[in-house]
Parts: sequence; structure tokens; C-alpha cells
Amino acid sequence: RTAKRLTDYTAPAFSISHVDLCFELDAEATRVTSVLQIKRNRADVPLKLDGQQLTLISIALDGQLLDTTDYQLDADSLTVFTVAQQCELTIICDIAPQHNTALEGLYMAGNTYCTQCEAEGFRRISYFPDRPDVLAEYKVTIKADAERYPYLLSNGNKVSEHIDSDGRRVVQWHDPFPKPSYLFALVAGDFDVLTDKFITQSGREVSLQLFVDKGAITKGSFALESLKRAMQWDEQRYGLEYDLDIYMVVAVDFFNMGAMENKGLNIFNSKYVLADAASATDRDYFNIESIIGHEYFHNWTGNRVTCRDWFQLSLKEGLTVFRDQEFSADMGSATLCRIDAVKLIRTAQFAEDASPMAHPIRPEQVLEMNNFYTVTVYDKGAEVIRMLQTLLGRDTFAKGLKLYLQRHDGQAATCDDFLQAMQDVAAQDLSQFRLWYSQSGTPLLTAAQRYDATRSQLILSLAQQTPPTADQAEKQPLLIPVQIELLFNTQASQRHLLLLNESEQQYLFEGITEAPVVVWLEHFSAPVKLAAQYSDDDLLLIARQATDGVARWDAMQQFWSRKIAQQVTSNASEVALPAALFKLLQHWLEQPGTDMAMTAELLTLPDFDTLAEQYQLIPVDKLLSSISRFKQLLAEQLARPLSSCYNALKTGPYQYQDNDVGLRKLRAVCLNYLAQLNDNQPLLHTHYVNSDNMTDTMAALAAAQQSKAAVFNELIADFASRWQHDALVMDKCFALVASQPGEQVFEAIDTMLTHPLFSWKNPNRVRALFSAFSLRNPQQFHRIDGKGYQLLADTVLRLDPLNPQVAARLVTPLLSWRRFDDERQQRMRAALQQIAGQSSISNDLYEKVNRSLD
Ligand code: DPP
Ligand code: ZN
Repeated sequence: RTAKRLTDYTAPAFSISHVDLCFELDAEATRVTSVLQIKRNRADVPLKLDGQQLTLISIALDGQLLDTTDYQLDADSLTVFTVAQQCELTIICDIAPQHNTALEGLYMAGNTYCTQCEAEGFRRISYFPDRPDVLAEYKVTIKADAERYPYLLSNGNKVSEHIDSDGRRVVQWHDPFPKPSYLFALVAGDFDVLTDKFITQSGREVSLQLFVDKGAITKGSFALESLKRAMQWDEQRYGLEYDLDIYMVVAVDFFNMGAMENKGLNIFNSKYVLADAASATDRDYFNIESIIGHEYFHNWTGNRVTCRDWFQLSLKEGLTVFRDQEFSADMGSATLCRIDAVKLIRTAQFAEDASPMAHPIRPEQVLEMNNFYTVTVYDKGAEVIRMLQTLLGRDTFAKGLKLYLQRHDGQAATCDDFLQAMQDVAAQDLSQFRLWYSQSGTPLLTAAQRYDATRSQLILSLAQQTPPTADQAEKQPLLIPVQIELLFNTQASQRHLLLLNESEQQYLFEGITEAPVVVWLEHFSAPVKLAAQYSDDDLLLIARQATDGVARWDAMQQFWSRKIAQQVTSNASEVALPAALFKLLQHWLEQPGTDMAMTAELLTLPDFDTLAEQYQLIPVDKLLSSISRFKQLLAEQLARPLSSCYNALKTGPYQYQDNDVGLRKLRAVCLNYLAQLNDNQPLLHTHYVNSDNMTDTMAALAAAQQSKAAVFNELIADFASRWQHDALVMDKCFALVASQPGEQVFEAIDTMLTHPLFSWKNPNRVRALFSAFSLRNPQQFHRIDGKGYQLLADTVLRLDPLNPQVAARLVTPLLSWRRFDDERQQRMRAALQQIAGQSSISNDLYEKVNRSLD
């Protein structure tokens, strides 16, 4: 198995100007006829097309049928030996969507035909140069039984529709914008359709169409409203307007990822489209708006300007995640959005950097591209874009984006092209900043301060050091924007942006009349770890007084990390908490302020994953026991204010609206603490019974799950029977069952596997059970006897033949075995070896498992 390297890139030997595709849909044998207009770019090379799992029926070159001596066929490609400067190639293949459980290429989601072509799925539909730098204009004809398939959809504009003499519906589509094959899409099925329209800033009318399962129409309106908000936001913020006359979104129940930005025809995991108060949580609503936005924003950053090769994935993903984050921040609580993003970086991304799969946001070596749709490429990629905006300023950044899009419209570009445009508008040398694209790992920032009262001088020092990663031993100093705020006793403050571009640097501030408390890395201005010398009082002061809400939250996180670290190292003796802490927490409970979601975050302890990333060797048991000890202590000490706060918070009927979201969140945090106390069992019942919405219902279930097994069993049984016919809600049930901390979880998971709605072929179901278990149940996943690891290994092996992409995602928590104690190491490694020992594992799994065992 050979990996591809970024440095091996060569421009395509052939280009394709036009593609004419015809699909005769059939579950067992769909006939695909593809007519390609080909132009040679380089002499003396044969025409090599990608193709997998295709049954070739015939090939003709300029109308002449070829015979087997004219071409060569193997498992991954078709090579045609003699091809003129320009020609027309007609290829006929059969494919079997019904048997496509990998959900790449053309497959069936229930009765619906749909496609997923990114990254390399188009080669499972037809022979083609399946690489993002081959852009062509597509015409698509779809034929299917007229009764069963009222809707036959593809990219672009509908050209014609009729019923043929065999009773088949025949629909033709044309997409005027040249695109790479990964943006091709086809959908055939029967749906309920929500329609609307959007008038663009230049006055064009765009027809909006949302296709959902029959009967689900009322659950689609929030997604459609979100789409209109996204379209308007991109015009206002970046002057970017939609370009086709029609924008379609289809929700399907079988999907490997969140959603896909196919030109004019987005395909979504139904989880990120469907919502109503009864079945969706505030978090679901948030995710829908942000993912609808994300896919829409790709129309410019991804589709109009695409990637030259897959190593450049962050060019579109990092940038588009940044754009969707900015959109969400403008639609709701900006502080909360940022806190969410920071949590993700500090858990999954830091963990990835410390794992055998460490890679820069622009990876250099890839065996299976599906393995690089990562939190590093996406979310650290977005952090890199955010730092660029911080360095250049919002306006210059927006100008740079505009220049990049104008310069490369209709092209396949690179990360360097993007940076070049930014550099050109900023007239600023970005060569050191470029290192963020090629260097992996999490820098450690060490910060210190010295105050000289006689001279009224403050000297701040910063040092950076990036530890070696699995993929790179040597690291260089990066350009790191460090935002700070100086807090003075007088309540006055100053804010500054420090640029750190050497290993160590000092910054002198004159005319400072008292020693301030320094808020380092305000708003998480760079994706780094911070080591700063703070006292408890400093941190509590920041939590009270910092201007930036993220900094206030972060101070509490740091406070708890330190207490927990002390508890972890102090053998048996119990670390005390200062009285000032309880006073502050009580104050927040008594006066939760206007941003109650923020207050809820201030009151929440860091989770296991955040804490774990602060240790090279993760002290699993001690972390878990420290978290639960402090949680219990807070519940006991603050019982009264928690209970008054809880009782004072009331909403009207459910609305997804900022103030209510914050209120529900704060109430859920109170409930979670109160559930720790023995006399609060009835509270959980009441909360559950009185809930008129999924957010409150989940709050009751989650609180019970973490504290009262008996109540949890009772409530979850009621929940499961009430929602037994709703797959998306059953996913929540599966996830709750699988993340319960007690050892009955194994039996409970077994029982869920027999639920009528569970299916190994549906990624949402599998993830609901097993990602919840491996990622949100540290107690049982990391059991010292290895039973948790074994369960995951068995699951991964069972899944790999069906869906390698999902199997490879699921295996991730095992890869970091080196970060655990000897006993756990052994058992995790044994689980990995069991996987590696199977004769025919997928490339997806092979790449990850082998990197880990190397
Ligand atoms: N390109 C897709 C997305 O991130 C991945 N499925 O939006
Ligand atoms: Zn994306």
C-alpha cells in the first residue's frame, strides 16, 4: 500500500471540458453512460482514469468501440493507450447502489438514491480523472420509474423533464459552472418539499428547495430559515452572492459525515436538517444553523474556487469553518460559539497532535484521504485563518479574501495562493506565518511578568516551544498573535496585541503605575497551550473582571485544572478550595446576569478530555475521582443558591432564542449539581415530566445518568418507549445508554443492538452507540480490565467490511495507547494488534492502526 505525497504533485496530463452523464437507475444494476470531451496537455502519456468497483460494459473512442488490446483494466484504474490531442470517449459501466454499504459513490439511503463523491467517490460511479484539479461542465440525464421517483435531482439547472414510453421519468440537468468530480451529485426519491425564495443583493431571485422524508415537512423550516440567514450574511459580511437560480438541500438518513456542499444540490445527514421543539435540542438547532451555513459558504470557498489537490483540503475547510463560526457568532452568543470552538481544539485537536496521526493542517503524506477530514484540517485550520484575521485586521482580511476569490475564480488553488492574496493586500510579509501550514504540533507558550514600581515599567516575557510530533521531529518558532488584557485594581484595563515570532521575547510597557494581572491569550488568540504563573486570586479576578467572556471562562477552567492537578499529585490528602471561590460561584448563581449561557459555562468544571490533554501520561482514575470529588463538593456547599437559582429560572413555551437557550443551559447545570445530592431524586422526575422540549428532557436524563442509576433506568425506559419509532431521537437514547458510567453499560449496549431501529449499516446509529461509549464514557471505556477496548476493537472489525470510513473514525481513541499506564497500554495495544492481524482490512483502518503500532 503506497501513500501519496504533496511533493509528488504534477498537473493533470489530460483535461476534460465537458461531461455528459446518463443514469438508468436500478438498485442492482444502474447503467452509467459517460461521454467525456478530452484534451491532451502532455505528449507521450496514456490516458489513465480512476475507477473502482465498476463493471465495464464498453468503451468507444470517437465513436469507435475499443477492444481489450486498446486498454488495460485493473482494480483501481482504466488506461487507454492511444489517445489523440482531442477526443471524445464514451464509457458504459454498471454499478450496484444497493450493495454499496461504504456510502461512497452512488448508494441507497433507504429508498432514496444518493451520492457522496468527496473525496474520491466519483471513481465508484464512472471511470474519470477523479482529482479536484480537473474541472468540467456537466450535463446529466437521470431515468427512473416515474411513480416511485417523482424527484430526480442533480447539480445546476433543470433543463427538461418528461415520461418516456417505458413509463420512466427522464430528467436532464445542466450545471454551467465547471466543477471537479467531487462536487457531482445525484438524488432520486420521493420527498416532502419545502420551498421558498431568496432575492440576492443584485436583485436576482433564487428558488430554495428543501427535500425531506415524507411526513417530516414541519421539521424542515428551521433549516430553510437558516439558509436564508446564511445567504444574507455572506452578502453583508463579504459581498458574496449566490450564483445559480436554484439551491437545493436534501436530507438523507444514511450519511458518513455531516453534509456535502455539491454545487446547487447539498446533501445533508438528516440529523443536521430536521428539528422541532419536541425532538431536537438547543444544540441540534445550533448545529443545523451552523452546518447549513457551512455548506452554503462553500459555494464560494470550495466550489467557485476549489482545491488543487487533497493536501490543500484546509484551503476550503479551515476557511469555511472560520466563516461558519463567524456566522454563528453573529446569529447568537459570540462568546458561547468561541467557547465551543476552544473546547474542541483543547480536546480532540490537541489529542490528535499528540497522537500517531499528528499532521499539519496541510498534510504531506496520505494513504487514504478519508482519514484526513480531521479536526486538525478543519478546526485548527479555522484557528489559523482566525489568527490571520487578527494579524491583518478584519477589513484587510476581508479584502484579501475578495482578492483571492477574484484571482482564482473557476480555478483549483493552493493554500499558498490564498496566503499570497492576503500578503498582497496587507503588504505584510507572511513567510513565517506560512509555517502554520506545514508544521504540526501544539506550541507551548510560557508567559511571565515583572513589574518595576520605581520605573513604572512592566516587562512581559513570552517563550514558545513546540514538542516533537509523530510526523516531525524538528520544530521552528511560529508567528503567534498573543492578545492580552492588563487588569488593574482600579478596574481600569488595557488591551494589547503582542506578536511573538522568536523562541523568546520581551515586551516593555512604560507608565504603568501598579502591577496588573495579565490576561494572556485573550479570546484564545492562538491554538496553543499556555503556562502562566497565576495565583488562585489572579484567576478569580480574571473570571470576575476580564472584558472578554472567553477569558473569564478560561480563567475558571485554569483554576480547576490547577486544583485537579494538585489533587492528582497529592497522595490521598484532599486539596482545599478557597472561600473566595464559593463566594464568587454563589454570586453568579444569585445574579446570573443577561448572558446566562455564559454563566452556565463559568459554573462548569472542565471535562475529562480537556484535563487529559494536560498530561503526557494520562492519570485516568485520579482525574475521574478528582472531577467527581469537586463536583460533589460544589453541590454540597452551594446546595442552597443552586436550588434558588434553579427555581427562579422559568421560560414560556419552547423557543429557540438566545435568552431561553441560556436559561435552559443554566438550569441544566444547576440540575446536574443538585442531582448529586441524595434528597433530589424527585427533582429529576419533575424536570423530566414537566419538560415540553427535548433540551429539558435531555437535561434530566443526563443529570440522572451521572448520579442516580435507578432514576436513570426508569426515565430512559420511558424515553425509549416514547420515541421508539423516531430514529434521530433514538440516537440520543443510544448515546445516553452507551455513556452511562456504570458497568451495566455492556449489557445495555447489547440490548440496544437488538432494537428494531439499530442497523450496522447506518453511521448515525453506530456512532450514537459506539462513539458515545468510546468518547464520552471514560469510566467504562478505560476500564483497567480492557473490556472497553475489546468492545471497540470488535465493533471496528465488524464495521470495516461494511463501511471503512466510519470504522476508521471509530478506532481513533485506541491509537493513543502510549499515553496510558502500562496495564492499559498493553490492553489497548492488544486490541489494535487484533485489528492489524486481520488479513483484509481497509486502507482507512490500515493507515491509522499501522501508524499507531509502528
Ligand atoms: N466537504 C464536506 C464538508 O465539510 C465534507 N463532507 O462540508
Ligand atoms: Zn466543509
